[in-house]
This record gives sequence, structure tokens and C-alpha cells, in this order.
Amino acid sequence: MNKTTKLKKLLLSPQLEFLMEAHNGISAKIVEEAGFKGIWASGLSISGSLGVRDNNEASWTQIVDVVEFMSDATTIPILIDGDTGYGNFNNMRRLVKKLEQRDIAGVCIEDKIFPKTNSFLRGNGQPLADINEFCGKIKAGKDVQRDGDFVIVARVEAFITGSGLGEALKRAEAYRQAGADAILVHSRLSNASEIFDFMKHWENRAPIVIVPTKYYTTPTDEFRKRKISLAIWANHIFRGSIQKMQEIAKQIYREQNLLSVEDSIVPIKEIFRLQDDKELERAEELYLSPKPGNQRSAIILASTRGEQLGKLTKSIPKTMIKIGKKSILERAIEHLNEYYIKNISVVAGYKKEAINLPDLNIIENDRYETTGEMVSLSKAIDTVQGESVILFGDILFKKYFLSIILDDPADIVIIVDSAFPFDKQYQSDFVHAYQVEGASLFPNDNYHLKEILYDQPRTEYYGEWIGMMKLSVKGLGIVRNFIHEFQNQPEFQKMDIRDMLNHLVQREIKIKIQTIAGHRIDVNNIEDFSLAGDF
Ligand code: SPV
Ligand code: MG
Repeated sequence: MNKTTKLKKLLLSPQLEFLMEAHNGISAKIVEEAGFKGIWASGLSISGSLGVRDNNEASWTQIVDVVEFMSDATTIPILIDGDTGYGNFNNMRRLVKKLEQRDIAGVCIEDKIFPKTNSFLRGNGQPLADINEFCGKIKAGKDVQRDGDFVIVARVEAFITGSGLGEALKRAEAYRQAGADAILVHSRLSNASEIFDFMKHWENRAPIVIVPTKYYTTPTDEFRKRKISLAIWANHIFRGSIQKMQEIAKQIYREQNLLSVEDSIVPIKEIFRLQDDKELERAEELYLSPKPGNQRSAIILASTRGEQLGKLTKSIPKTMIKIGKKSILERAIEHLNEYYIKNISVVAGYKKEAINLPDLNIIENDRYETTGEMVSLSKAIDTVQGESVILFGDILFKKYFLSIILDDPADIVIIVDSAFPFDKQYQSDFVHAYQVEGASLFPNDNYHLKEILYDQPRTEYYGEWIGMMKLSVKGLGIVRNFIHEFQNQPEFQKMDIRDMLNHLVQREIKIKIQTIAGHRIDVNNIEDFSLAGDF
């Protein structure tokens, strides 16, 4: 529903409705969250919050700009306090046009002279507008509005200037006939007698709006009884915020520290919530192209056949074996994509043409039968940039593994499985580790690599490296340097990644361990493919 229609409905609804004042985007949002169905864009509190007087010292466009922020921050309708319309009928026409463009639901104009003075200041001395001139302004506004439900409220200031009930009624009726959708009757008495006298004679000819700032002791039910349509709480959250700002400013000035105020004010995250930072976060994920330094990449080493798997790998490399509906490689790519890793290089060798998935950089290692993992890695290392994940193409793993390595700020992070059959004898990457004392409250946290051995060691060891590693931008540089240094040496041809890691440890480069327990399958050792299912 349009905001204009919402405001019109509030005015026409049979029960008493309320508008709460707001004076900027965040206060408007707070009003909406409190449950109000509409907002009064108060001239007093907007000018006050800008630090100027309620005498048209802020220009009308400055006011409309503030109200646009309020409208953008909310979904409920705003009735703007348009003072006198900021000029004659012609200024009113332009005002209505601009308000409609900014999705403001209605405007209230008062029958005083520009520049206006607040109704609670020097009321008796304030001149009223000529009735006909003011009616022309209302008509002009109604004629120019494009949306039939845009609301124009005419505000009668006769009681404010001490002109009496007769004048108030005469004006209200003239304004109604000129096309006003509602009449705001204002009073500065500390009781509602003027308003109630007016209501006695008005007989519901048009919806009546009141601002009970001064007659705040009058029970709200008295307004209901007299069929008032709309009550405006015109300045109260502004006044509340002034009090709080004064208290906090004085307290911090006095105490010269923040200790005692911290718990009496909202946390910073409440500001972020009100600004709806969550929405921006989601949008960034959707729309922001990764910045070069920020970009994540992956290298999947998938050049080997996996002879142990027999006929399963007769015409495809093991990375393409289907487990359930998807191949191991497809599953890995899906997980990587979920972490916005789209730049993926796959080092292919055996049956490389069978790796026919979209959007991959296929890097060939035709000597896959005679070379080790480092040769494959070296062929792909310059195709990646930014934070990078290196993984073997034959592991089935849970998606959260990526989260734990990517969340770890260390430069080189490996995933080690601490839960696998210690009793079985086989060859793999067995990890010895040491814990950095006192660095974490958590057991299993802050382990670093001491050594990786290929043959299952007899002594106690920490777990098995699963073939997944994260490199920060710096970590990637370390690996590139290592490759650069070693690739011309004969031993490089047979080197595996564990050999590089051991070298790096010897050079006192820290290799951080993230521990998992299970939740992954090494396809070489898979016994029952049907168990893998669709996890
Ligand atoms: C305002 O909120 O700016 C008003 C109401 O116009 S009053 O201050 O009571 O005049
Ligand atoms: Mg005002």
C-alpha cells in the first residue's frame, strides 16, 4: 500500500490514531520499530536537531532533505510539518510536488505568516494569515498533487493567537471547503478546553488532528470520546534524546573515562542494526566483485588415477568418481563456491579430458606418473591470487572445513584429522604437532606442525593431514618462493607437499593446524561408496 493511502486511512479510521515525532532517519526508524503507524516530521524537532530556531531558519529544501532520509529509513507514512508552506500558493505547489517525489505521505500547513514562529512562543503577537490567501494555498496544493491520497492537513492557529472559538471554527470550515483532508486545531493551554469546545461545534465535518503537548495531563480517552482522529506526540523523543545527550556529555567530561557510561548507552552494534548493516553485508556478497587483494582462489590437485580403485578409474581420474549424484570434484567446487572461491585451478593428468566441468582453469601435468605433488602445485601456483586453498582432488569433506581454515588468520593453515583408525597400518601424511602453551583456552587449539611423516610412526602422533591447506597472501608468497628456490633441483620432481611443509618448519615458518575429527573420506580408502550419500 502507498504511504499516502496508509496516512489517509489513519485519518479516516474510526478510532483515535497516533503519530510520533521524528527528526532524522534514525529517530524515524525508532518510531516505526516502537509500533507507531505514522510519523510527524516536526518542524520544531528537525530545526532543533539542526541547531537552529523554529523560525524557518533552515530552508525548506534542507527540511525536505531531512524528511527524505526519514522516509527512506521507514515504511510507515510521514506527515511533514510544512509550517506555512514556505511562501505563497506557488511555493506550496512546488512543495507538494517535491514531497510526492520523495514519498512523503502528506503535509500540514498552518495559517500564519512566513517566516513563522513556534506556537508556544509569543503566541498573542503572532499574525494569522488572510483566510482567502490560505484557502488558495490549500487549493493549489490539492490541485497539484498527483496521488489522490496525498494528504493536506490545514492547521488552525486561532487559539494560539488568542482569536477565540468563533475564528477557529470559521477558519476550519473555510479550509475544509478549500479541500483540506483534515484540520489540525492547535492550543497552547494546559488543559484541553479549547479543543473540546471546538469539537462540540465541529460535528465531525472532517477529521480532526490535535497536538496535546501542553495539555498532556488530559487522559487520552477524553480525545477518543470526542472522536478526534489523530493525536500527535510532537517532540517527545527529541526531548528525551536531549536529556540523555546532556547527561552523557557531562558525565564523560567529568569522569574523563568511559567506564561508567558504557552500560547506560546502546552498544555500537545497535547502531549497525538500526542502519541495517546486515542488508549491506548480503548485498556485498551478491554484487561486489572481489577486489584483487581480497580475491580467494583454489588449486585442486587431481592428476592421478587412483589405481587402487580398479575399474572405477578406468576411463576417469578418481576426482571424477561419482559419490551419489555428484563427483568428488563437483562437491569440492560447490563447497568452494559457497565461500566465494570462484577462481579454481585443477591440475589434471590422467584422463584429463574427463574433467569437463565449467568455469575451471585446467592446468596439465602430463608427467603425473613420474612426478610428485609439488610439480603439479608449481604448475598452478601462478594462476591463483589472494587467499588460496590448496586441496587434493580425492577427498570428500564437510563444507565447514573451509570455514575453519579461512577464518584462521595464520599464513599457512592445514587441516588435520585426529580421528581415524590408529590401528590400521597404511601410508599417509602423519602429523606430529606441538601446542603453543597458554595461547588458547581451548584444548586442541593452537597446535602447530612439527613434522609430517609418510610411514605410520610407532610413537604417539597427532593425526593425519587430510590434504587441505589455506595460504594467506603472505603464505602464498612463501610457497611461491619455495617453489622458485627448489624447482630446478632434481629432488623437486618427486617432492610432495609434506616435504615442502617439513622444509618450511625447519626454517621456523609456522604451520598452523586446524583439527577436525572425521567428517571426511579419503577416496583411496573408501570401502562403501553408497555410504557417502548426499551429504
Ligand atoms: C512542531 O512539532 O513543529 C509543531 C507542533 O508544529 S508545535 O511545536 O506545537 O507548534
Ligand atoms: Mg512546527
